[in-house]
Amino acid sequence: MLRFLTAGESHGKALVAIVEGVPAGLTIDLDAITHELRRRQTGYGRGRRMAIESDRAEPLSGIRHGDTTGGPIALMIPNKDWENWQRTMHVEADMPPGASGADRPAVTRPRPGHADLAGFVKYGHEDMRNVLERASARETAARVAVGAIARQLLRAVGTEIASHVVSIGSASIADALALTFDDIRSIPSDAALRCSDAAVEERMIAEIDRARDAGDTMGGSFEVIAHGVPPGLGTYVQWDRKLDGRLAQALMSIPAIKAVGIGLGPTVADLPGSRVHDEILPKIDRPRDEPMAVRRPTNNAGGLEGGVTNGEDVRLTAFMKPISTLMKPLRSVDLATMTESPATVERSDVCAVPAAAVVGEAMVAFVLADAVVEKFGGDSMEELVANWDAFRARTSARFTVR
Ligand code: EPS
Repeated sequence: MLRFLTAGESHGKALVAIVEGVPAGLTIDLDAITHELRRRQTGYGRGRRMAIESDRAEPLSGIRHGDTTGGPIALMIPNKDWENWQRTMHVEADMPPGASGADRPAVTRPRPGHADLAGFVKYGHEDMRNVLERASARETAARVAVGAIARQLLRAVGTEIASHVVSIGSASIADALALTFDDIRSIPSDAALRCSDAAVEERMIAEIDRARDAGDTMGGSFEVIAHGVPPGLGTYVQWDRKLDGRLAQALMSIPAIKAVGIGLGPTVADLPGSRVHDEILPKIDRPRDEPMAVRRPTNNAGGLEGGVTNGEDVRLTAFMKPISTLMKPLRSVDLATMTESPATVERSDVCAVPAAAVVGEAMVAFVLADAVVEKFGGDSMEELVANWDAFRARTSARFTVR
């Protein structure tokens, strides 16, 4: 089993992640982790914080001479902004000598949509900074670092992951399922919003500009696609082992995600079965050792049937609400005086859908890597790959006429 925990506050000293269960002998490319962290920092609509940070994960354990040892991998991502926040966020009971940055007043006006009010009630904090610092999406940097390791594990079984922005506000691409994995992967990495259609991207940018000018924020949707996924991951035999449910939970856990669709998503409710289900056809001229030797002319199921991968691309769409920090704040209550008062304004982003898509890739990578370890097992990558090879050969042989 793979599992991970994160720790850290948005303006604390650092974010930390511990990931456990990675087999021994996986060669870790540290630059690839940095690359993923940088991708999360980009996208049109992000705020000034991203100009301060240049995220980099420092591995503290579990990797030796470039390879995993099988022990827990600890990663630390320092917050450069910490030096501007020490007087507000110090750990010690008393202000430590030499602390830098401003000593900010308590946050007492909860932002509608943020965890501020719920966290105030739940944990009994007077200063809602104790809530928002941990509820902040800054934490997702740690998830991206963990996901970068999961991606490296997945590469051993031939799985790759990409994402693209499907919509921002009312600007949307027409038919995301018509795009192939290669279409998505060939979107230039420096594209403003990582949208597959330049004309739609311009309309998305206009939506973000309009929101910024109005002191408002924008949400949207993104799709994550995993290609080359082994068939047979997950299972239908028990509710909590169904891979569709596990993937949806992982995406829903990303801050601001309010819905997840698989394949066709909510559209399945509008169409008859004949237009939803993906027919099964014989496949001629298949490569040797292909473990799913039939052809599916469509992939409305998004690569999952019965909560099990079926060898098609796994396709998931996540729907993100607009960011809850508005520069033109909504009405709220000052909990110090119990009077109506505009919500707190913190420095924030106008739109972070492209960043959330990178986090979505990381979460999907993690869940798929966990499912691969579960299916093919092994304490070392050598064992895992040998089991995968044997499964491929055995399953492929079953698709021949007996
Ligand atoms: C950040 C995500 C957002 C940013 C944050 C960095 O977090 P939140 O969920 O709290 O809105 O606002 O940046 C700041 C808190 C800041 O000081 O600018 C991220 O993804 O790194």
